[in-house]
Amino acid sequence: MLYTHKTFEYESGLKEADVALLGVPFSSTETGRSVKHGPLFIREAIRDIAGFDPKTGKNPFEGTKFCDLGNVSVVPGNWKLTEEAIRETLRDVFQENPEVFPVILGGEHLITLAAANAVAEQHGSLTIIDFDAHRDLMDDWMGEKHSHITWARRALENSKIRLVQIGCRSWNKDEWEPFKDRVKEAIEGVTGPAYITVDLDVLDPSVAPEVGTPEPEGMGQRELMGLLEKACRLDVKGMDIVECSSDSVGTQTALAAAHIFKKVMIWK
Ligand SMILES: [Mn+2]
Repeated sequence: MLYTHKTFEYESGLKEADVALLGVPFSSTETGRSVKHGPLFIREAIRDIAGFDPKTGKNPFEGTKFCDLGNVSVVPGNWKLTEEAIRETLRDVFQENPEVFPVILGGEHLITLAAANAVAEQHGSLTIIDFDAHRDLMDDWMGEKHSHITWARRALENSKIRLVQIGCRSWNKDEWEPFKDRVKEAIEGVTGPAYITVDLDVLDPSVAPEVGTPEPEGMGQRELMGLLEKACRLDVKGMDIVECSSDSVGTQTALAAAHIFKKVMIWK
């Protein structure tokens, strides 16, 4: 008898999995606190939360087949190599299981660029539903084109990608004016494959204080959950949860991330 338990009791192989978990501990262009330990502490929080959801009567950890693929081997300080590693990993994941739903745990928001491009490649086109306090539509940051505050601008350079932003409350005039007719701010009317990205700073700092760049006057958890439930009615093909700067077990932001993960697993 082995008196042991696996990281996740509900794990299965990639070929038969419904959901593939993938950590991306990249935190190289972050201007605030490091978010490289996000995947570690979000995984711990997922292990700690109850599976059963009284509201829906469902337990996603029983019904869903999860495959935890571990973390992408990121190259600190080098986005080019890290982007290749993320895209190639996701390409191989889809080759093994074209229907799998990837859930990526960050890491900084720049990783969404690589993940969304890979998912768009798989599904032909994609609308990114971006929950974030920030627009991340700057053309560059101090001359750097690839940054956690420019990823959305780079994503729009892919003609297969459309963008919906929700919860934004902090931006520069010049990163919004050229895009306000192109970037939508409502889930209603979105059709086709979608990808959800949750920057945890969309939540109020009182709810999720451990994030790379906290922003006052954010959403409460119930408000975010209501919007996420609505987003999950779309044809969602994957998601990420990013910018968790937790540095210990049991912190609020990692717990919020785990709760988001669980609920999306129920609704999607
Ligand atoms: Mn943000």
